Amino acid sequence: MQKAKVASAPPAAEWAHPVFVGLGSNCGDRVAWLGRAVSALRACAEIAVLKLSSVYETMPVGLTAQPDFLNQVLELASGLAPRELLALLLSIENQLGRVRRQRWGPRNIDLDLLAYQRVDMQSEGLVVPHAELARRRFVLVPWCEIAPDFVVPRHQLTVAELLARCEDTSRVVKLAKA
Ligand code: PH2
Ligand code: MG
Ligand code: MG
Repeated sequence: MQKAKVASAPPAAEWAHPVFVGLGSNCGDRVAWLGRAVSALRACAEIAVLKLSSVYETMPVGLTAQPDFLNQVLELASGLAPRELLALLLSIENQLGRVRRQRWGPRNIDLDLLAYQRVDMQSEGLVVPHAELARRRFVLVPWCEIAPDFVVPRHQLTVAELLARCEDTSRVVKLAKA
């Protein structure tokens, strides 16, 4: 796979870290959509992309009658507050032409805020850590590759522990690098 060539700004000392974002795509050129999302994040002055998991091909969860996804998890540092970061993720989805047709349905690109340092908040329009993460192998497998020891707020378990306890058995396969 061609790696995005846009470099991230180095993280400023006071930036929030670690912050984790999950990427998903199941329409069109899925690898290209993930790459475009990473480039858009790298282009943001208040985000440093520090780690990228491998890309995984994953069975659709929830609404199963749709194409397989590609999923990837990123570790960031950011000068943005959780709500600002969420707004940025939505704006990148829009910039990449995401159209919302159906909840949990096919999408060219999805960017989800998985966790933001030790923040545990459940407020209107913003739930951090992500409400579904412990039930999703397509999140936990790539996340465990880059941050197995991160203690996930609310669950108070590491990513590796959550993966070991996860009852989701749907297929998650590392994509061979092109
Ligand atoms: N996203 C969903 C619903 N189902 N399944 C997989 N495998 N990967 C996803 O990213 C995904 C999903 C809603 O965001
Ligand atoms: Mg999602
Ligand atoms: Mg989403």
